[in-house]
Amino acid sequence: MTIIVTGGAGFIGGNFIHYMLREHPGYRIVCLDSLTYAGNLATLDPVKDHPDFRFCQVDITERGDVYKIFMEEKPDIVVNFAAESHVDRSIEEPTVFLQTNILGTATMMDACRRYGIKRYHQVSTDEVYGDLPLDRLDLFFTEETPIHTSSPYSASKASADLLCLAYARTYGLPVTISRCSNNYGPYHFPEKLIPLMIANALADKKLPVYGTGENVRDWLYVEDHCKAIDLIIHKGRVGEIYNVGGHNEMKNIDIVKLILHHLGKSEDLIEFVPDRRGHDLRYAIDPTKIKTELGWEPETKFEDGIKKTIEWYLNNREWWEEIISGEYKDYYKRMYNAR
Ligand code: NAD
Ligand code: TDX
Repeated sequence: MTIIVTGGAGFIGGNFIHYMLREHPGYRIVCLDSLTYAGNLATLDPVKDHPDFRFCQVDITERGDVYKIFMEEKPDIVVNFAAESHVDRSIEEPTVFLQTNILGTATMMDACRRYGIKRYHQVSTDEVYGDLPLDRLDLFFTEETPIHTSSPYSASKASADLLCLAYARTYGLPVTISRCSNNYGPYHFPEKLIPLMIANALADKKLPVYGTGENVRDWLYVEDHCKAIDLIIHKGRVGEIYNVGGHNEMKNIDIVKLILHHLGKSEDLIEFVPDRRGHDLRYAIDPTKIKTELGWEPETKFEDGIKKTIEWYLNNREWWEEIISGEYKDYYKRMYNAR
């Protein structure tokens, strides 16, 4: 079994590669990643010398390069994680989100059509459903919830999902799609809420909370997401969408306070800053379909996962300190100093 994993030098793709090499001895994993600011080869250090692993620095929008890898590797399965993934950056400059998230997806699926594939899996997001109101805790996203996007990021991910369904129907491509809630865990880029707050707290810098901090996200430990994708690519039904989430909704402000508490830091570090434009209020996944059809259950409770995550950031300072020293510094200035 040969699996092409795109975006494997990023947060979830990297965790997925570690997971698959551990859980499926004998599988060949070929990672395609262009190494944008979010891609980090250090994330793949633990597997770089694994005999069943190959890394290729390839941009998924570069058709010729993608086709060459397909000719060489003849993959059975493609799992497409590669994306521009940060909502704030999409608000600042949408174009690259359209290129990678939409055209890159089309290029990967064209390669699958041309060279043949047993399964193409698209890693999507719950953000395609838009948001839910804060005062209707009875509402959840199901796979039937209409697409209703808020940011250029979520619109680009929704466009890619529609293309996947179109390729499935028009060309008979064996596609599956997963729409997961917010992930957290090791190797998470420190521009996203949880790792940003850990890094800032450790440096005694202000913790910038958007708006009032009342927005709700549904957090899932990254390994539980990896397990869900593993199940879907092996046992999921072709043409289907699977929501992935563990019913762990939390307000941003509560997460930030929890992190400060774990690190023994003062809540005085919290700074309320102007809100994100178009800020989604609440995400909440109904995971009934993946539970009943595939027997998926999240294994890591949030209390344990957040402790493990904080420990990981404490023990792997060189991984994230390297990241926040480069391009990130300029981004941080643009995003927060002018706020
Ligand atoms: P990330 O930003 O950490 O990693 C993205 C990776 O894709 C990086 O390694 C980057 O170098 C690579 N990449 C970007 N553009 C590329 C291109 N044109 N060609 C090849 N590689 C390219 O993202 P993440 O948080 O790991 O998210 C992975 C996927 O999961 C995305 O598709 C995202 O939409 C989806 N998702 C993320 C979350 C979350 O909470 N992080 C939740 C649900 C779904
Ligand atoms: O500095 C911050 N302050 C703050 O209050 C940052 C970076 C975020 N926030 C808020 C905005 C959100 O309500 O925290 C919440 C989480 O923000 P992000 O970590 O940027 O994640 P989100 O916008 O929810 O999107 C994430 O989940 C779905 C991923 O980044 C997406 O790739 C995924 O599809």
